Amino acid sequence: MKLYSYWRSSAAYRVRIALNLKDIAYEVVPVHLARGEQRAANYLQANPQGLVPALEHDGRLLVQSLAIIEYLDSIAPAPRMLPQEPVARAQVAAMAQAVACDIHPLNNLRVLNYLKQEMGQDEGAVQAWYGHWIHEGFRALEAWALEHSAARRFLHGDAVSLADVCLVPQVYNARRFGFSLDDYPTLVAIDAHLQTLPAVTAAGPERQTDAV
Ligand SMILES: N[C@@H](CCC(=O)N[C@@H](CS)C(=O)NCC(=O)O)C(=O)O
Repeated sequence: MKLYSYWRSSAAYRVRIALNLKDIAYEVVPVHLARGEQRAANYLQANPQGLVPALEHDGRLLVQSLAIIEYLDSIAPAPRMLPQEPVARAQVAAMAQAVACDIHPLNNLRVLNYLKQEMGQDEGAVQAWYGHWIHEGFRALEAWALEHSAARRFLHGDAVSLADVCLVPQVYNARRFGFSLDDYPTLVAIDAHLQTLPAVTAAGPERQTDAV
């Protein structure tokens, strides 16, 4: 398997964690987002969205981190990222989507750059935008964590899931932008536990070969 990845990409970070948890060997193909390599003609031809991650397997290119992780769950079920029990599955998917669909797309670098460059917003306004959407998302996630986490080790029950795989990169991202997590003690505790898992730490941005 080949993973088209960028060390600081939250979406690629999710897939790296899932691959490591499942102990699947993969080769990283760095796509340097800051240098615009995602918009190179050959990459766009393979992935018209011009985003990472993309996963090459058996001659096919799969895109969108959640779709890739669902695929990995089908071909290598252990440990399951989405539980089989229907209610648990819907709860895990909801927490993952709260991050991947409701926080990340609004706080992604290209959105922040668009606010600055095309919309003429200053640094303060962009920071306020970032903090607003983190707060909206993390407030709900903290409440769900209190409801669903068994022992403040994982977001749902007492097993790692897709929800955790989405949480870790979003917490990393919030810290990178200097956002206080004081209001989210359960999320911080769960992230701290997840950081004790070698599969998670090995997927960390600073551990990637393309980190600068
Ligand atoms: N929904 C997509 C999001 C992918 C995405 O936004 N990737 C970002 C990095 S985290 C990217 O490639 N950005 C390139 C750019 O903005 O030009 C997924 O989950 O895979």
